[in-house]
Amino acid sequence: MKSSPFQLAAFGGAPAFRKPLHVGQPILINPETMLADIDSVMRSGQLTNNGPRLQEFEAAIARVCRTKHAIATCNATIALQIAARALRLSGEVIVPAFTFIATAHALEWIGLDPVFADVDPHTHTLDLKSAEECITPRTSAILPVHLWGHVCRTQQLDELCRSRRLRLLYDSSHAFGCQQDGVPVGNFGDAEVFSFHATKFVHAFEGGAIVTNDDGVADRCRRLRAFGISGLTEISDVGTNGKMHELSAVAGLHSIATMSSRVAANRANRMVYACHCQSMNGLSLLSTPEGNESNGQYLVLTVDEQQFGLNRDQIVSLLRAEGVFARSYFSPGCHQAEPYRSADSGRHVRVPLDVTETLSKTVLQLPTGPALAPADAHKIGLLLRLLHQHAAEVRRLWSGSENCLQYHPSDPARPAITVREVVHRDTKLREAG
Ligand code: T4K
Repeated sequence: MKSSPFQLAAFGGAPAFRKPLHVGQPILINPETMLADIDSVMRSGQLTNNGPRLQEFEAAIARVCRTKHAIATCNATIALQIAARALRLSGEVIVPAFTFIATAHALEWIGLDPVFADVDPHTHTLDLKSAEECITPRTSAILPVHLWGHVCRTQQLDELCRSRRLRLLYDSSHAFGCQQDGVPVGNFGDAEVFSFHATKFVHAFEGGAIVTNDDGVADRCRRLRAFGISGLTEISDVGTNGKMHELSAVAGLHSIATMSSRVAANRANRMVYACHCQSMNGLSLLSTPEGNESNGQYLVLTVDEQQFGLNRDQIVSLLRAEGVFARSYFSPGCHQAEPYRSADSGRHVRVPLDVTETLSKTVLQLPTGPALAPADAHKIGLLLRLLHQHAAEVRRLWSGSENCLQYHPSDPARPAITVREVVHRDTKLREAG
């Protein structure tokens, strides 16, 4: 194990991990059983269009969520658009500024105006007061995000939307399998949307789903997912093609079947990281809100530069050199991305977004999941402790680090750019939105 900053890969040492560790490393599906299922799909001749595997997958989603309906789609971005249309949203929709850009882009793409509200500094989910301040006569809905699997303040959001006659649609992309006070995510608001992208807790390679307990909304979603066709030939709506095919449904079924072992793996890793964080000032593991049962898919930390001695971006770069591909989701905040940043003043931003600004500079995610052994989490924890204990020396080496080796994006064994160049590039990328 490394004991001196001179051994850090950023300054010429060997990377701690030869094989890169990723945030969101896709879970492995047993290739043998998967191949048997692929074989049976191919032989069946039914490859897509509401096939038997899709129906099975939808039933499995509804079972986990304990909802009446689940409508599987090709991804969550399209699912958000279908749900927004099914709920007949118009004008402005309030979204948190601290989320993945797809939350906002999905709306913008179909001619709705996302309006950005700030988030709570402790849970990173929508701040109610900020959301309320964004409401205008043009607002048709609030679209909160259960970020990192943290369930939003659903009861208060329900009350707010009911009193202001707004629709409530959740982006639950991170929260499949999560619960709040025993109620599974999927039962909140008018409808909720999941992502089954390869990096998610349950994945279907690419995929998504809308879940709802409202028969009318479910019916419209099903129609809109398949071009707006009802029955065999009648075209009753402007629909899209948001269908999920059979092979994705097969992957989704395999992935759902192994959920509980992943929760256990995430918990075990979290405990290891938590022990390390306790002994470091300035690095805090984000806690799960009370009453919230999380899938643990995202391991989220916040960095206090003054206390830790290094800032978030320095830590991310130094870890990447070691083969630990930490992420800085979500930087920049959505309001700093185009087209929102350059839009007319007040169109998308009309309240202070201070918490989002801070979080987008201080939050980072570390690898977890079954692909990461607790021993590797421990090794990452030790690396972080080394950075913390020798922060002054690391900063000194950093400032003279023009020539030090850096990672190659796909292979840390192939140094490609210097640590300075990485930081410069990351900063430029952020500035460019
Ligand atoms: N709303 C929210 C709140 C979301 O977070 C997302 C998506 C959406 C809506 C939209 O959902 P979808 O329309 O995608 O269903 C990723 C994902 O592409 C995106 O789905 C996800 N959120 C977002 C948070 O992260 P990237 O570009 O940062 O991750 P990516 O694809 O580079 O993957 C991360 C790492 O995982 C890679 O560096 C390597 C590893 N990886 C990834 C893939 C895809 C693998 O090892 N194998 C793989 O197949 O966006």
